Parts: sequence; structure tokens; C-alpha cells
Amino acid sequence: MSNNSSLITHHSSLSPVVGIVLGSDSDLPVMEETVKVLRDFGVPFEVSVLSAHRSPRRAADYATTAEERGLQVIIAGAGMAAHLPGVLAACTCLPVIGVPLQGGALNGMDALYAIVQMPPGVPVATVAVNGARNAALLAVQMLSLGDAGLRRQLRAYKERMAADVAVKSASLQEKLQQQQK
Ligand code: RP5
Repeated sequence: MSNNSSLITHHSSLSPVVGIVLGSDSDLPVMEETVKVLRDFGVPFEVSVLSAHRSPRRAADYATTAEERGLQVIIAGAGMAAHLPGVLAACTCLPVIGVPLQGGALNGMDALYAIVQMPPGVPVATVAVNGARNAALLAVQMLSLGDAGLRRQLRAYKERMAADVAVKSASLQEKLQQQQK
């Protein structure tokens, strides 16, 4: 289902505050993780397919109008010569989080360098290759600066992570003790 048009999809009755932008619909399997996280935190978002190379005017229009449409953060995922997050950042004052995507002959290194090596003046907050989950969490953290409810949810999320690690550690100790018997 590859085409290069902007397919803006709203995923809540509330106005979207996070814009998730994919360089191609082929990026969805990885970028879907952002959707899961934002749904878990109850953050309204929209998803679009835009390309810095194949639909440059639409990409620029999207970023130029993002703030007036109520968006507060943009997450942009792209692979290969991944100029999308940088182009969006060039056209808006909103924070842009870039997700370099694995694939192509260089397996994500090309996208990582393209996204992380922005010139001074136009930052893109770059996460790990395929780091869609962290991109969404960073977006939630940004939004939480003005939202006590989101801050509470983030604290609970961290507590759950710590509890999970404690469970894993206890289970490992148990296995090791069994081996000694
Ligand atoms: C990038 O090129 C996209 O973000 C995608 O990761 C990659 C390949 O795109 P398709 O040829 O699958 O549309 O612009």
C-alpha cells in the first residue's frame, strides 16, 4: 500500500497534540510503537505519511501549520537518507523528535547520521535506531511539563519498570540457587 500522499489520521475525539509522521507507510511496523505508548498515556495524536523527498511541499506545509493546528510535539520516523525530521524542524518552532529507522544497505546508520547531525540552530531530538518507544515517551515527558496528570502517569510507569526489574532479579537468584542444589 505504498503511495506518497499525506494520510492524516486522527486517533481520538480530542484534538491531537502529538503529530506522528512517517517517511513511508513501510515505516509503520516500527513506528506503531509510538501509537501504543501515546494510547497508553491517553495522549491524543495524529498519524501522517509525508516524505521530505517525495512530497516536500506537503511536508513543509504540515510543519508550517502544525502549531496553529494545536500540535505541541512532532515525532518523525524515517529510514535511509532520513531528512524528514530535519525538514520538519526547519519549518516549525515545535520540538521535533527523530526516529532513525533500520533498513537499506547501511541498516539504519545512514538514517541515524542524517537525523542526529543537524546543523546548529535546528535541533532534532534523536533517539536510537528503531527507538520509537523512547520517542513517544520523550514526547509524553515534554507534554508532562504542563500536565500534572501525565507526570503522575510517568512516575507510575517508572515504578512499574523498577518492579519488573526486581522480579527478574529475584527470579534469576532463584534459578541460580536451584542450579547449586
Ligand atoms: C524513507 O525511505 C522512508 O522513511 C523509508 O524508511 C524508506 C523506504 O521507503 P519506501 O521505499 O518503502 O516507501 O524515505
